Amino acid sequence: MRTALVYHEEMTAARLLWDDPECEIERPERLTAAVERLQQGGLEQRCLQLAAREASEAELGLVHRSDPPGATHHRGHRLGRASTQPAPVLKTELPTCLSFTTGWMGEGTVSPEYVSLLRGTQALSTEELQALSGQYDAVYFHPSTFHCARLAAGAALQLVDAVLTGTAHNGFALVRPPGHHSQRAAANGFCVFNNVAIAARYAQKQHGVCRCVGAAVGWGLRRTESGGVGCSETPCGALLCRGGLLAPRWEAQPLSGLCTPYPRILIVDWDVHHGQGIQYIFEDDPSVLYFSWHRYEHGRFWPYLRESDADAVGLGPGRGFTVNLPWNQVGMGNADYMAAFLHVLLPVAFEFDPELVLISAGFDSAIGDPEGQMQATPECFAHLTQLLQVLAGGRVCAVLEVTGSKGGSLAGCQGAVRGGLLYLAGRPAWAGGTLPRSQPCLVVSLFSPCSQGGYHLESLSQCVCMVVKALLGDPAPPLLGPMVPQHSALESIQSVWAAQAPHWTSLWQQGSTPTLSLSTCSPERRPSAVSPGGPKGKAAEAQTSAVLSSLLDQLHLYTTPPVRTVIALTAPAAALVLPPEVLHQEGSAPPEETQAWARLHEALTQDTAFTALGKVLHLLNGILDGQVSSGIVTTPVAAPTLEVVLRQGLSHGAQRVFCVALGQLDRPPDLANDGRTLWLNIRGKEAAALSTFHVSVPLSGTTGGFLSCILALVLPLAYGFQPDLVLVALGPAHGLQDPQAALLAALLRGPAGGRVLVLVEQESTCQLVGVLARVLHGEPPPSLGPFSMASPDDLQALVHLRGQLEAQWEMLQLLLECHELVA
Ligand code: Q9C
Ligand code: ZN
Repeated sequence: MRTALVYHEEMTAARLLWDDPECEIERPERLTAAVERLQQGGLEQRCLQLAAREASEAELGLVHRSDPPGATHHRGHRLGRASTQPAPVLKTELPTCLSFTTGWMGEGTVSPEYVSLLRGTQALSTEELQALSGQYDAVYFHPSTFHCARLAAGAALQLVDAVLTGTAHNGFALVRPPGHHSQRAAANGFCVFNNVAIAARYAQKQHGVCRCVGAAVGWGLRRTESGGVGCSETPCGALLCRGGLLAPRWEAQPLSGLCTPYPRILIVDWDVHHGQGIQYIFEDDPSVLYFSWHRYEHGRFWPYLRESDADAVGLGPGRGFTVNLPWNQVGMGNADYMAAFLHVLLPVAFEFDPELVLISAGFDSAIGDPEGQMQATPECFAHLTQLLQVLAGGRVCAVLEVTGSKGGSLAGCQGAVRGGLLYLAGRPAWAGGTLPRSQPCLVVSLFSPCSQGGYHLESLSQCVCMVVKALLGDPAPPLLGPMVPQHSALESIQSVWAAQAPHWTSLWQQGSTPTLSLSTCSPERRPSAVSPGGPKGKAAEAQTSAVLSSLLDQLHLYTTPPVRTVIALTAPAAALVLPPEVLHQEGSAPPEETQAWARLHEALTQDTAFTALGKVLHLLNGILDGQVSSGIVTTPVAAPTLEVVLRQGLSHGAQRVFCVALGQLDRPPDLANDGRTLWLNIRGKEAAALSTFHVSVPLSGTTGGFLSCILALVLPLAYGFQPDLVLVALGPAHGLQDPQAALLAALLRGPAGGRVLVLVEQESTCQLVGVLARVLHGEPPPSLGPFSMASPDDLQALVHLRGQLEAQWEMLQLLLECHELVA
């Protein structure tokens, strides 16, 4: 894994020169604290370190240029509060395509106004800087602001260069000032130049290649066949239109060979504020999909914009390419963020099929930030990063937005402390940010003196480290605390479906059949007290101590093992190409131990089966001892071997094991149904929840169906179960294509902190074993190929299963009010 880290010390130069409580949050220490923490953790040294360069004025002009004729000009629809900005100008829809073409990059001129205005700030006095700052909302200027802001944008461009030339696989740009609120000709919310937007345009212009759009053609046809979606709204229609090759109105005819001039870019803005600047810049552009979640509170949170709501989906050809997820309550935590990714962002992102992912990585959405007041713990950001790495061949560029906050005193972090912040020996372990909100406070604060006053910076640098570790391919520590989305989060998610379903077939599944009546889900409903790992809640009184002790257990379990991936083969495989860090395991368990287990099943006593059993037991012990994260074993007899591994795992330290059995592998009949094993079988025709802990799903023949199964069923179950070991067994007639198996394995690294053991039947190909080893090691899975829509049978199976399981598995729950979505 090659991860680029772009930074320049000079970005710490800008600071607030006068008294302004609103702006004092954005301070140099945000950056220095993160960098120091990366150094201390040995992470900086593992990265390809690049010194940021300044963006040229022409590069800034990719975004900050004078408005092209005909383009909409707006400064937002303020809600609720008096605006310090000019009166809002109403948005009008662009004349489809035409103004989009004129608005396309490179055709405007470099803004003489905004960039040169900024250039001029270098020579201003403090009084003049303060006066100019007052013209914008939540902005301050310093004589070094122009230089810093050019470095910040330049850092993002260097990162894109590194990733798109293959010098690095992914990377992180640590920058100040942030960018996502900045607009064509306006600074806003501490942001001067829109770093991520400039990077997106630059990537398209500098690295764009002419590509065939077979997938996009399929897109349009699919929508037409499915009926009801206006042809001119199809993404491919828009793309083709933009290329000027075809009329905007889609006609269902083969179009292979047509080209789209610009690569598709996904921007994921996980900052707690709406990146309205990015939204405005790409609102009519179908080649850039902008996703943002943000604290909204029905418009009562800054920047108080009408267009931050879920029904702002983009304009003209860009309709459906803006995805807003407004949080209407504070306190969103790991389960809510995960639900948003699984149920909204990822389905849409897979359908969009980006070639590059840019993250607007603000950490004011993490626990402890007094602005955001959210509860997601730093590990959550490692999981989000890991999930995004399965897109775009892993080409993920994170660009820092704002990172929490004052860094002044502990006073501001009450919410976090209430959430169960746990400090051990002066080293913070983030624990239980999602503790049930109705429970009495759990405050375990063994604060070391040095953590006093550094709390927020601690939070942000922890988050930065988590993301960099995930980019490097390290397994993400598991998410702790109950995985129960808030009702308000589900309402928000539902409002996004309602707005986006016309634009994305991958969201149709969500609304196929109402399975949960609103009455069972009243707005007063709070997350129930659920102990980690079990769908059934424990008694409330036992909760606090149970959570604490399980957190302590898990802290012990989750130090990163020295060995990331091991492969144990029973026969040499010359054709196997693996990263050098993947270890070939020579050792086996002691013969007596192997012998004892082999008695369980006749087939295990045979030659190769016995050898394989010894190897898998050895590997399992390595995983349970914390020496190894993950591994692959080949065996001639997957079924009995799986049973042994499961039993040995349960009796030697694993509390909960998630077993994903592919193909003809039956659940051992005498396995205790005690909630410690969740058995999921993917094969055959039937969809059945035989019990809460025994689920069977058919393998879909379509990409869309397969993805829905993984995102809407497998991962919610896995994250809800919170296993400490995942077993994946590819048995007889598993039917998975290599990229499907790879995607599944890659995504299953998340729920158990990277502890995944894969069993493959010996006749599997070297390619399959190789690709599985690479994804377990942290490499991105290969593409699934062109998106194809889930079949009605796929959807019915999922809806049926959800109906059976969602009462017990809260990560599956969705609020459905979807009669209008059903064709
Ligand atoms: N009284 C970023 O996170 N706060 N910017 C306004 C109104 C401005 C945040 C409060 C927050 C700007 C990049
Ligand atoms: Zn923010």
